[in-house]
Formats: sequence, C-alpha cells, structure tokens
Amino acid sequence: MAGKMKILLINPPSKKEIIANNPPIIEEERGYNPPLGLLYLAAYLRNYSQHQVGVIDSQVEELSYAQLKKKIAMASPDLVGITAMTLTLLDVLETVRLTKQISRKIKVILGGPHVHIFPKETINLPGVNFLVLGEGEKVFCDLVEAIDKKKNLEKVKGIVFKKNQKVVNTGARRFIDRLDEIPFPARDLTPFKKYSSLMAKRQPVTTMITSRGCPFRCRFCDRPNLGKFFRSRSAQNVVDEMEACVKMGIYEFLIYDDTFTVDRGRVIEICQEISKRGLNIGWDIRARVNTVDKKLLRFLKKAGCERIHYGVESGSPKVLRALNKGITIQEIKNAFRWTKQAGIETLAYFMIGNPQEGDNEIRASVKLMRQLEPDYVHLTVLTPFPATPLYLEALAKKKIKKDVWCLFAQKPDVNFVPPIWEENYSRQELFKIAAQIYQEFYMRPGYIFRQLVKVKSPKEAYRKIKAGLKVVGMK
Ligand code: B12
Ligand code: SF4
Repeated sequence: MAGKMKILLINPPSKKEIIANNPPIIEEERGYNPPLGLLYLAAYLRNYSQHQVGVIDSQVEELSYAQLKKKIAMASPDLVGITAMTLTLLDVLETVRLTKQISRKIKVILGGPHVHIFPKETINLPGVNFLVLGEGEKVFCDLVEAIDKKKNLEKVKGIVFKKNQKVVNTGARRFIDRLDEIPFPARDLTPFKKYSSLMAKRQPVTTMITSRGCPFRCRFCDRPNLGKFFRSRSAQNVVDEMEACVKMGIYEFLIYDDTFTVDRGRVIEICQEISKRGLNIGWDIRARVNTVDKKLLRFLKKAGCERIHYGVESGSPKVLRALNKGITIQEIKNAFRWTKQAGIETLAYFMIGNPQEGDNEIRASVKLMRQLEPDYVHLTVLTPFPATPLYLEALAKKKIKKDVWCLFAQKPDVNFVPPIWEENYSRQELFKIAAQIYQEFYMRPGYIFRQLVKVKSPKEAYRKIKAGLKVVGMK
C-alpha cells in the first residue's frame, strides 16, 4: 500500500572533488553555499506531496564519510537523492556506496548537471537506481509518487532507469515556465546560519536564483540542466523571498543567476521593491558588461547591491571573438567605470589558455586588468567543460585527442585530469602564468591598502589576510 515515504536529499562531502581550473585559494576560501537545487526539491515536495523530506549538506556540516553514514542510517530513508556535478562525481559515488551499505532497499536517485549530460554513463554506475534529467522539481515529485504508488515509470517524463538490464530514458521534460509557482528553497532544513562568503560584508549569507537560463552563447559555457531559454521570477516574488530570509536573520544574498541583468525592466522593479519595503540587505550579482548602464547601476546601488561579478575573460578582441563572448573592450571599460562611479564593488573574471591566445593576448589581459582596477580578480585556466561548443571543437580539431569527459563519466577515476585547450602553452606553463598574474595583481601595496581601509570587522580582516597569504604562496 502507498504511504508516506522518507526522502533524504544529500549534498555529498567535498573530499574527492576533481580540481579543474580554479586556483587553490579560490577553492579553499570560497566558504559554504547552500545546496540550492536540493532545497528547491525539498520545498516542492513539502508543498506538493505527503512525503517526509530531510536534507544533509555534508559540506557545511563538515562531515566525514563515517559521520555521513551514521546520519543516513539514523534517518533510515526509503529514498536518497544526491546532486551530481561532473567534478564531484567521485564524492557522489562514495555517498551512493555508503547508502547501499546501509540497505540495498534504499532507492538512489541522482540529479544535477552531470546526470543531464551523461545519462547513459551515469545510470550504469553501481548502486544508481534512477536519474532525473534537467530541472528537477516537478519530475522528482512525479517520480517519488510513481515509486510510492507503483505506477508505470515509463510514463514519468524526464527520468532514466533500468528495466530488464536495458536503459529506459523517458526524455527531457519541458522547462517550468512560471517560476513564481515554485516554492522558496527550504532553507530551514539546513544549518542556514553557517553559510558564509569571503567577500560578503555580513555573515551568514545565502544564495538565490531569480531567473533560470541564459540567452547568450559564449562557447566555453554550458548550462545544460536549466536550459538556455531565459525565464524569470517576478520582482514581487524575488523580494518576498528576500524578506523571508531577513526574518530568518539573513541579510546578505549572493544572486547566482547566470546573467541577472538580462531584463532591465525587471531589475529596476526588483530594486524599487527592495527600496519600497525598506529592506536593509546587501547582495551581489553576476552580469554581462553590455547589459548595464549608468541609470541601472544607480538603481542597483540604492537597493543594496554591493558587488557585481563581470565575465571579462580576456583583454584581446581576437580572443573574445574566438570565445563568442559578444562584448567589446570599450563596453568592458565603460561598465567598470560606471559601476565604480555608482559606488559598487567589481569582480572581474578572466581566463587564460584560450583559443588563439599567445604572449601578446595574455599581456593585453594583464593590461586591461590594471586599467579596470577591479576590487577582485578571479583568473582561471580555461577548462573545456563537457557539452560546451569549445570542447566539441577541441575534439573535432584533435586539440583534445579522446572524449576524456565521457571516459571519466563511464569510469570515474581519482587521477583524472580535466583537459585544457592546448595551443601555445603547456598545462604547467599556464598554471605558473596564472599564479604570477594573481600575485602581481593582489600584492600591489596600493591594492592592499585600499582593501584594508574597507574592512569592517576583525573577522573580515582575518579572512582577507589569510587569503592574501595564500596568494603569496601560490606557485
Ligand atoms: C552556485 C554554484 C556553485 C556554488 C554552490 C554549489 C551548490 N551547492 O549549489 C559553489 C561556488 C560552491 C559551486 C561549486 C562548484 N561548482 Co558550481 N555552480 C553554481 C551555479 C552558478 C548555480 C547553481 C544553482 O544554485 N543553480 C540553481 C538550482 C535551482 O539549479 P541546480 O543546482 O542545477 O538544481 C536543479 C537541477 O539541476 C536538478 N537537480 C540538482 N540536483 C539534484 C538532485 C536530485 C536528486 C534531483 C532529482 C534533481 C537535482 O533539480 C534542481 C532544481 O531544478 C551553477 C551554474 C548554474 N547556473 O546552474 C554552477 C555549476 C553547477 N557548478 C559547476 C561546477 C563545475 C562546480 C565545481 C565542481 C567546480 C568549481 N570550482 O566551480 C564546484 C563543486 C562544489 C562541490 N563540491 O559541491 C558546474 C557544473 C558542470 C558540470 N558539468 O557538472 C556549473 C553548471 C557551472 C559551470 N558550467 O561551470 N558552484
Ligand atoms: S558565460 Fe555567462 S553570459 Fe556567457 S553564456 Fe555563460 S552564463 Fe551566459
């Protein structure tokens, strides 16, 4: 007979994450962010089903595998859901293994970007019972219901499972059009006071997604699971969520929309709504340089926007074209100038190891970095991620000889090294150049002075000094 099932959603520990392109300092200092995808699923289930749902964020709780195993055993779930990214696959599989050690009867369901890219490979991994493709809320809820009521699984669109040793893929489901209908993430199911960020002015922080999908086509970027089609929440709905967080004692928000500023009118409405309600909050956003203007930036500042992360990528127009970034150097300079004039901090994302990049192009990037004078620079060595146009081109042009991501998805190996775009430099050279650029940028006396002047508390000073020492030690 169908009944109330116990569902446990798990963000695995980060013990075996494959480090791709982020410098170690960024990895170590990134703080803990809530597992938003899982919290959306939990909220949806709580609203639209009878089942009991819990969340374990092993990362913020700093759980060892032994501790995680105990927690799972104590919860004695019928069903475990785990979020999977390509680089976290080994931790995901370790979590699956522990779960099955507790009881083979627990059904294991995986979702997230990796699963969407590699369904066939993932369903064949040991212990995995079901996959949910793409956006998870509705599909997961339907799957849980179908398992509980022993309905025909082949009728649940958006899942993958095995029947008589054969893989059944019911095909990806349409994206959710009206995002306002999705309940707010169930933040109360995690220790929400523990989430933090190196850059935030106040702790704790939380993350938010106010839109899904990005309409742009940068060749190095993939957003497979949430789609390319831009869908957004209304200003009212977004600010209602912020207000609910304020009631929980959270005043700082990292808004992780791929490009928050796609719809200018909506951004202004959000800012006006925050100001109208008099919320004393701080937040940051990710934006493209060609989607901001002076007036918009003034609105953002007035409503508490403290920092904008811009994808600059390169100081060379040739490289920007090769990446299909769709922005000009002039647009980059304007955006940084206006943002600073508005009194908002800036973070510039740069990459090296790009197609068509040699010494001149790297020099152009370093020069632009200096001219922009952002508050933070985040520099990575370009990783051609699976399912990106750049990776497919690398395979076609034999810049990358084998489909290494797919091989990893079939047989995850702790020694896996993510590919790079090998054109003019070796891997070692690129990482060395990246470390040098970091040190040159962050170790300038003028920069250090400006940052220390802005520090608001001894804790913030401690975090920044610790991060600074790590930059000094980079090789
Ligand atoms: C915020 C963010 C982070 C944060 C917080 C991560 C977190 N715990 O959520 C931080 C900075 C910590 C982070 C770290 C990393 N991230 Co990250 N991150 C993002 C970002 C920008 C937003 C994630 C988000 O909140 N989305 C909104 C929610 C609603 O969507 P979602 O998480 O995808 O969840 C939905 C579905 O995927 C699905 N789903 C997800 N999990 C599950 C589980 C089950 C059981 C089911 C049924 C469904 C399901 O349903 C959810 C609701 O619709 C995405 C890009 C993006 N736009 O999605 C990259 C992204 C997910 N990250 C990525 C990567 C690579 C990483 C890192 C591995 C490497 C790195 N250094 O960046 C680390 C790994 C950390 C770790 N060990 O867990 C990649 C993954 C690519 C891939 N092929 O796997 C992405 C897509 C960005 C990219 N292309 O580079 N990340
Ligand atoms: S890099 Fe940013 S702007 Fe470009 S496609 Fe990806 S999310 Fe969109």
